[in-house]
Amino acid sequence: MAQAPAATIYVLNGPNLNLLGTREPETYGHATLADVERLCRETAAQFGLVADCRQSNREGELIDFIHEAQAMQAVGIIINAGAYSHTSIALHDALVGVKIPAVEVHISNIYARESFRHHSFTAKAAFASLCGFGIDGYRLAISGLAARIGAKARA
Ligand code: CA2
Repeated sequence: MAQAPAATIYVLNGPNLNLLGTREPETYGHATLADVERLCRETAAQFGLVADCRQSNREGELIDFIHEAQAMQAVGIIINAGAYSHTSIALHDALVGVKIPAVEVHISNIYARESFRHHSFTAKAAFASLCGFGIDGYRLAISGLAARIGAKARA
């Protein structure tokens, strides 16, 4: 019998996250962006979901990815907008506009860092926000998103 196509989640990483694993390991750990994306694909698969992973250093391209997620009928968004989290009303508006359940992730504990990192526009547009778990935050975020949308863990 033909199977329905797997539901897709978008995993969006913002500026400078392509540098993961190359510098500042004391803040961001040793894992690379490729490691993060593999973790996301593996975690999503455990819930019968497909993770479509994108990274951009450009605010407008991240907004385009959010619009694309809607066009592709994605069932969820995981977003680490990097420093744009703290500045971008446009990203906030894009997330609110598409009405796709979103979880914000930060690798570091933004509240234990400089005060300019304590506010997040993207957090306000997400149903949940995680920070300080290192890259494991992506796994936890996908697990929480799966629970929210009723995607069950596969045996
Ligand atoms: O903790 C996070 O995930 C952040 O979103 C990372 C952003 C930062 O601006 C946010 O306040 C918190 C920065 C990403 C930069 O990543 C680098 C990784 C390695 C080397 C240099 C930058």
